[in-house]
Amino acid sequence: MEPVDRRDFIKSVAGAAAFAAMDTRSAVETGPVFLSTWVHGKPANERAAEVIRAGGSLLDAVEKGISVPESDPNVMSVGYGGLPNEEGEVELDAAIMDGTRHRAGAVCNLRHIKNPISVARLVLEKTRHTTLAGEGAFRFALKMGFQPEQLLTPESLKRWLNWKADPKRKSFWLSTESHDTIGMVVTDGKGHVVSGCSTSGLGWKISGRVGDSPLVGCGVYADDNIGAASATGDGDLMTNYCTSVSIVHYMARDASPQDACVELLQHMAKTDPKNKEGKVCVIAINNRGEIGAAAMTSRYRLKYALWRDGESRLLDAVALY
Ligand code: SD4
Repeated sequence: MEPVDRRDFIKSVAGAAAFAAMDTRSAVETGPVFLSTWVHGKPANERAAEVIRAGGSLLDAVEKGISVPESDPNVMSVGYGGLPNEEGEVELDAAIMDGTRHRAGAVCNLRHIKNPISVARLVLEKTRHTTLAGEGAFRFALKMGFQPEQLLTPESLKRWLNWKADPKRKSFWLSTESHDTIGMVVTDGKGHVVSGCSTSGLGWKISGRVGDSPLVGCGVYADDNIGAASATGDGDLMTNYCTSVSIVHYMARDASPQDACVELLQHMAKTDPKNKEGKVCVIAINNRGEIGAAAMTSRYRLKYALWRDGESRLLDAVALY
């Protein structure tokens, strides 16, 4: 597949016509499909499936699914037990986007609250804002009845103390560490899609740093007319490419979710060949339940979790370079 220049797309009448033609009527009933990043995506998908089975909404399913790795202290990249910033404070980012209303709720730099995805959901449901950050996000969470908690676990504290004690330590002033966010894209099988994302961000990040995960169009994007996408990896790189909205727009032009994921990565590689080494992984689903997943490099290969027809599986995404 040839990478497509976005300017050509915007100019393309055919592209505009395809976008207009893709409405919810083109969705077919498939049953729910849940697609999540990394190994911790599997229990997240399974929880989401339970929520749907019990009569919950797709937004409920994504919120409850993502809260599984958030609450698990052994997942050191999401929620409780996530690695802290360079000052030893855990700062969490999360977002959820509803493809029907075309609206999201998001929080960034949220401290002391274990389940930021649930706070993001309340930003969506209870306010007319989209994103709350830092101290304000924390105070909003308290108003909504969340209890402040210590999010450092003995293990994450030990990792931070070891990093601090290392005179040769690398920091985000210069370089990056590996990390695994949860991104989730789902459909109810009737044309409705939702995208969610939650992370503690990159370990040892500079305090106040916001990655791609809580940003609409970057970590999440969902539109029932087309589909949904999410991303995981180096948010400082991916934010510059608005990864999720780009993928959804590629799908709007009739690319399959898989081709749309690959197209985005090819675009990034074409823009700057150094991006071929980038930690960039993306997932996508369309409103017909077709899925896509891809990683930029085999050195940072995405494992993703797929739940479909009652079957829960872990799979390896294709890597481009
Ligand atoms: C961030 N994108 O904060 C997140 C980290 C991540 O897999 O996704 N890691 O940059």
